[in-house]
Amino acid sequence: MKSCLLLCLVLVVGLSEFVEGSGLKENFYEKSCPHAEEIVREITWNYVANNVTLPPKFLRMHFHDCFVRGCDGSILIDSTPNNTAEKAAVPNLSLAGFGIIDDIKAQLEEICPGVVSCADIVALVARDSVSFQYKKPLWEVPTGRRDGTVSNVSEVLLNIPSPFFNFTLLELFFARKNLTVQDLVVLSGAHTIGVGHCAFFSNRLYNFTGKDNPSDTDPSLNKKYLAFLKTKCKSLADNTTVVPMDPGSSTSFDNHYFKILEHHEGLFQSDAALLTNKDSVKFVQEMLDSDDFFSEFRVSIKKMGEIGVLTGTAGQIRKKCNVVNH
Ligand code: HEM
Ligand SMILES: *[C@@H]1O[C@H](CO)[C@@H](O)[C@H](O)[C@H]1NC(C)=O
Ligand SMILES: *[C@@H]1O[C@H](CO)[C@@H](O)[C@H](O)[C@H]1NC(C)=O
Ligand SMILES: *[C@@H]1O[C@H](CO)[C@@H](O)[C@H](O)[C@H]1NC(C)=O
Ligand SMILES: *[C@@H]1O[C@H](CO)[C@@H](O)[C@H](O)[C@H]1NC(C)=O
Ligand SMILES: *[C@@H]1O[C@H](CO)[C@@H](O)[C@H](O)[C@H]1NC(C)=O
Ligand SMILES: *[C@@H]1O[C@H](CO)[C@@H](O)[C@H](O)[C@H]1NC(C)=O
Ligand SMILES: *[C@@H]1O[C@H](CO)[C@@H](O)[C@H](O)[C@H]1NC(C)=O
Ligand SMILES: CC(=O)N[C@H]1CO[C@H](CO)[C@@H](O)[C@@H]1O
Repeated sequence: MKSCLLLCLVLVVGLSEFVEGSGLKENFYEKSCPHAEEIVREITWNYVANNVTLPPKFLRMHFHDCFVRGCDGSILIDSTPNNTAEKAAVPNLSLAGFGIIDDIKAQLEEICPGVVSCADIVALVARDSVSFQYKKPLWEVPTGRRDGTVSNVSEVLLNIPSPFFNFTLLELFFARKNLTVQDLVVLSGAHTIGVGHCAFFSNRLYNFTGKDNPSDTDPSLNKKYLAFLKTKCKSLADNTTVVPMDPGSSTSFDNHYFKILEHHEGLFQSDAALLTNKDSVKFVQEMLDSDDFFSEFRVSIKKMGEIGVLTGTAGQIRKKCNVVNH
């Protein structure tokens, strides 16, 4: 008995090491739904194999989920007659892939009903979709998040940084999530994949100081690139055209974003702002080393995935990701 006490103590201490400070742990569903993570990866890879626009959608979905009320799947909830949800906010206009999350959830409900949270699915799909290119996971996703029950459109603009932000505001919005300037720079590297709508940057081409004429341009933008962007976004009214955020490499998850950034080809003012602060410039330069980028991204996105998570008995496990359980 005594030896068991000691052994058990050792075991408990040993096991508890796998639980991270956030309350999440590696392979949380190992016992409750052993194949959950494989299933998520398989379905995700099947979709992504036919559609290169999906990884950026899912990476951004994860970011928007985590920055509003923590990573609790609240981004997935539909509006109801009584409630206008996060989805309806302007920054979400171009989010996509919700149907795929619902498909994955439906398949998981068939084998382990009520077990796997939508919040974890979002975090896993972000990782798996981006990693498809390399056929191996680019970062760890500890699991055990539970789902929130609130999704409120008014909270989005208070928490999601705007592409028109200067460095001060970017730093502030990240600090509110306990993320540092280094995290800000490293995570902005997510803009190495995907596209942006003209409306989010065309003020830099036509109306930078409010004069509204073609010579009212952002002096910090590379002149050649500016001329190119004007051929894509022909006026301030264009709200449909999209432009790759990392020209020349926008479907490859790599550190190329930091190279174009240094050439003053960052698409948004918020990208360009990373060159306006001494500390952040230092991190931008570090990210020009590919190995550093991958290893730092792994650290920062894991931190992002732990923001405000619900664990233990908090929240719920939604039956369907787009509606709160009754
Ligand atoms: C630093 C503050 C950030 C700002 C101001 C910002 C802003 C934006 C904007 C305005 C778009 C374009 C959306 C569109 O036109 O459809 C965009 C796209 C994107 N953002 Fe960010 N973002 C930031 C940080 C992040 C972070 C931290 C991530 C993920 C870790 C991320 C991932 C993405 C991705 C992958 C896209 C491409 C989406 C697509 O192709 O549809 N962003 N971002
Ligand atoms: C690819 O995904 C996008 C969403 O990013 C969707 O609008 C489009 O219909 C998909 N294309 C195909 C061929 O499935
Ligand atoms: C909306 O609120 C009303 C009154 O509080 C309630 O009777 C109704 O069931 C709610 N509808 C939904 C879809 O939640
Ligand atoms: C939504 O959030 C806003 C801003 O925090 C708050 O004023 C409002 O009461 C919230 N609405 C609901 C339905 O919780
Ligand atoms: C950043 O933008 C905010 C809001 O527009 C402004 O109050 C602040 O002065 C700006 N900071 C700098 C350093 O330009
Ligand atoms: C940031 O850290 C503080 C102190 O540890 C904690 O109380 C707070 O909940 C954290 N905020 C977020 C958004 O995670
Ligand atoms: C140009 O910028 C000014 C100042 O920011 C703004 O008031 C105006 O609405 C903008 N013009 C257009 C056409 O968007
Ligand atoms: C885009 O612009 C058109 C024409 O100005 C307008 O009818 C439409 O509502 C706009 N769409 C969005 C999403 O702002
Ligand atoms: C107001 C609005 O158009 N909101 C959209 C937000 O994103 C979701 C998912 O793409 C759309 O269904 C909403 O219409």
